[in-house]
Amino acid sequence: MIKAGREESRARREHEQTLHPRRYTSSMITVHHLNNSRSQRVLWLLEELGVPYDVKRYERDPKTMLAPPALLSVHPLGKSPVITDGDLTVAESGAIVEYLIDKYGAGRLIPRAGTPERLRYTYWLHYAEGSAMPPLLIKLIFDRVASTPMPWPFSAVSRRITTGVQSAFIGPQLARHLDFMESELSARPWFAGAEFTAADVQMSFPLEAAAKRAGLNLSRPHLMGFLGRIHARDAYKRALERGGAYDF
Ligand SMILES: N[C@@H](CCC(=O)N[C@@H](CS)C(=O)NCC(=O)O)C(=O)O
Repeated sequence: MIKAGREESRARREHEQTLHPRRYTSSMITVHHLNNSRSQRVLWLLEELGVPYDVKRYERDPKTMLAPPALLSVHPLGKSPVITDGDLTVAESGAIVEYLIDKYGAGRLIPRAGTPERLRYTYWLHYAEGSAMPPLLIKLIFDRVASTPMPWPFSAVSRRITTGVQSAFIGPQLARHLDFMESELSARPWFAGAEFTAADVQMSFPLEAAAKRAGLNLSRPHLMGFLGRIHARDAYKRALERGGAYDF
């Protein structure tokens, strides 16, 4: 009977661990931080909130740029960011932002519920990863394919495909997104409204990536102004010191 009970709780624990991969006992937040990655945003948010945290560093493979297998022991997808907070493991940057704002924000960096600002906050929080990042990622992949050396005639075929997709799909999609964001920021200083919020933290990565590799420049002055203002924030600078090299 006792054995059956133990068996049952072991099975339940294993099932739980499949759903919620790892349970940690430390009560300090640990940010599992991959160099040059989205997890820089999490460090920055924690600095804005003044919440203490540890950083556990992981280095990308310099050839593939993938995360090291060690991250798989934190979460089954092996991606960053992922945080552990006591017993909890939270992955996916938008979910991490929501978790940190709920638990540690005490009403800071989030507009009041029921306001137009709050709806814009929610929109941009999701838009960053759901809509802005996919075309940037597709561009990155096609740029890599285009620059991979290969013998003729494969090189000619590959060039034709990559150039075609870039000009017919990726370029126009990116321009549409950048124009949209530019027009939104011409109406208000921050993505949710007059105040800086965690949605601006979440939106920083697609804009930094766009400035680095998708042609975002001073022809879109409101977006460049946004980048200038976030880079000047003390919390942003402190997060860079904690996170190390960040090439954006
Ligand atoms: N939508 C996810 C994306 C996570 C993601 O792809 N992270 C990248 C870093 S920017 C990563 O871990 N790349 C390494 C890999 O895929 O091995 C999030 O926002 O958390």
